[in-house]
Amino acid sequence: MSLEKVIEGWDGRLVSSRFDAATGGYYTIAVHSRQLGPAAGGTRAMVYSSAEDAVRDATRLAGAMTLKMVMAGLPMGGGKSTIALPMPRSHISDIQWRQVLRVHAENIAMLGGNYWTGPDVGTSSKDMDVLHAASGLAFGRSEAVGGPGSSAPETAHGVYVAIRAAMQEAGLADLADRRVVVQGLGAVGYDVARRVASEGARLVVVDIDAERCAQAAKEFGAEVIAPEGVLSVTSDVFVPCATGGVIDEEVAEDIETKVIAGAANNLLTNPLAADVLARRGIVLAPDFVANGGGAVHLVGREVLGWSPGLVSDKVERIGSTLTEIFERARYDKVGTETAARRLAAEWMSGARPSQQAAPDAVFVPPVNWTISPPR
Ligand code: NAD
Ligand code: PPY
Repeated sequence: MSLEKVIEGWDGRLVSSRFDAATGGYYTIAVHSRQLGPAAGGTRAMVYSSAEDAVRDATRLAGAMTLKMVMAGLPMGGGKSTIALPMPRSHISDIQWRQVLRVHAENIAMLGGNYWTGPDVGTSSKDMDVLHAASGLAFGRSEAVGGPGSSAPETAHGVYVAIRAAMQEAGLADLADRRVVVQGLGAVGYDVARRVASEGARLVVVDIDAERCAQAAKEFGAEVIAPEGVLSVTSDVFVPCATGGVIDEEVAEDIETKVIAGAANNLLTNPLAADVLARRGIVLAPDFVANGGGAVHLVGREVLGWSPGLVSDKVERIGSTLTEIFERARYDKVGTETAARRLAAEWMSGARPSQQAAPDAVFVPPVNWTISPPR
């Protein structure tokens, strides 16, 4: 697909891209919506197969952020950024990496407060410290510098809540002795694995990092399988916590599970896959609802001034939101993905009474934009 086609086929507001020869990175920021507040969403830094691929990822992820914000009742729009790195992060020196972050910070600042970033795959709280120092527009700084720290624990909390809500919809009372497959044992997946293991689930885990699998086997007695076998395992619950694009129509037709609930953004290759799952009676917790805990943590702590305890209470609401989606899906005889998107459209147009008002401060352009141009 050409770059034009990616942009023409997108329903968002703005894509801004830049190639920086000094770092060899291709930097993209996608602002999908500002209807509910300034756009926000993390920075994903990785090697992409092409610049188009990186732009497509940013646009699709930004769209998912809009849905995530509205479903979580947060006063922000959806955005995302991608940095297509010239080589894997592990091959980039710390000095070069700092330069990558400075270029990205400059791009963010140029959007004048219309886009706020945060962590995503390939970036951490420490990187947010650098981006925030340079642009004033990053959520999720480390606690050492006064930020709220990693969003992963609250994302994992929300995924756990989503698993329980979806299990209830599927008629599964508890996790004891249930076969739960966790794909991806990173910051979120490992935490979810711990939570379900503590309730007696029989864990099956996959990760491309063998060390993480070995750790889960040791700590939770998890069965480890090869990454390529993950979609052929029969389970009660499938928990995707690695990358997106895992379930297409063919996978939806074949996967043997009862519940799908995880953290991976844009899990489905297209919404039709959700219809296949619905026809087969598999309960899907839409990703942009199930993985909203991290956004609640970042926006709750940094924009709305919530305490950690209040954030945790709000993350519990993912359960009742999902229950409403499941009821709607049954009533309208559509898949849960369609039901969730319909509900998001209604809530976007102001039909949700609990929407939080955005504090004025969010709309003020950054004050500490002090970085000198990187080149
Ligand atoms: P992470 O990078 O810490 O973990 C991802 C893990 O998946 C890694 O251990 C990696 O080795 C593994 N992995 C990658 N490809 C794989 C494959 N093909 N098969 C098996 N394992 C594979 O990321 P994370 O923070 O745990 O996030 C996981 C997912 O959840 C991502 O898709 C992310 O976008 C999404 N998400 C995260 C948050 C958050 O707060 N961290 C919030 C919302 C959504
Ligand atoms: C995500 O939850 O997918 C993110 O990208 C993290 C995030 C959430 C809210 C604001 C900024 C980043």
